[in-house]
Amino acid sequence: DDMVLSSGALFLPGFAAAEVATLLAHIRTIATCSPFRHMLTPGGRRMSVAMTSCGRFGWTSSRMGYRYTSFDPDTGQAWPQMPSVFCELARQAATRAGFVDFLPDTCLVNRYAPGARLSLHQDLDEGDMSAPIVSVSLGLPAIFLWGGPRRSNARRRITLHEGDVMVWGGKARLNFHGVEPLPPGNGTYRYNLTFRKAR
Ligand code: MD5
Ligand code: FE
Repeated sequence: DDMVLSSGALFLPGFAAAEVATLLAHIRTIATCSPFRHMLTPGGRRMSVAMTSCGRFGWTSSRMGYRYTSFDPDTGQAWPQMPSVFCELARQAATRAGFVDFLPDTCLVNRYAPGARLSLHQDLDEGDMSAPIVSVSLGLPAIFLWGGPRRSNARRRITLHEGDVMVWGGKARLNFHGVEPLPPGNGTYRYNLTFRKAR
């Protein structure tokens, strides 16, 4: 049931279904060390999505801009290690999409409460754009907005359910994308794991 959305973009519905409980348990542990926080954008707005990271690097946003750091600025400690089950899952999904030897050095953990959204953007903060991005959805379903290489391009709306995995590489790597405001549902949160090669 692999679905090719376009060159470089692969939708793997339910690819992580068997791992859901394990992944959620790891998110709890990660958040014990590096708590979820609502970061400030460079423009001074508070993000509605709560975030934390694991891996060698973590993605952060502040008035100073977006960047990857080795230490969690909120705790002063190194980010929690990436659990091997995270890394293996990302690797297997990337392989299915034809990206062999994907070795993510960071996993951003996004937490959406009802009403939280991610406005249309591109992922431009990584040093190596030849590496794909792997995204894993957990918890409540959300409507993902998938655009093209220009902000003005038409967008597709794709409902992502718990256990769904997406791989974005090649020509799709720099496409605009976002998440619509999360509707209230049968649960508390949507989580998304975003695996990237930061450096
Ligand atoms: C999310 N997170 O659902 C998404 C999943 C982020 C973010 O966008 O930056 O934290 S990653 C979706 C993605 C990544 C790279 C390229 C494309 C989509 N794309 O070409 O559509 O919380
Ligand atoms: Fe993104």
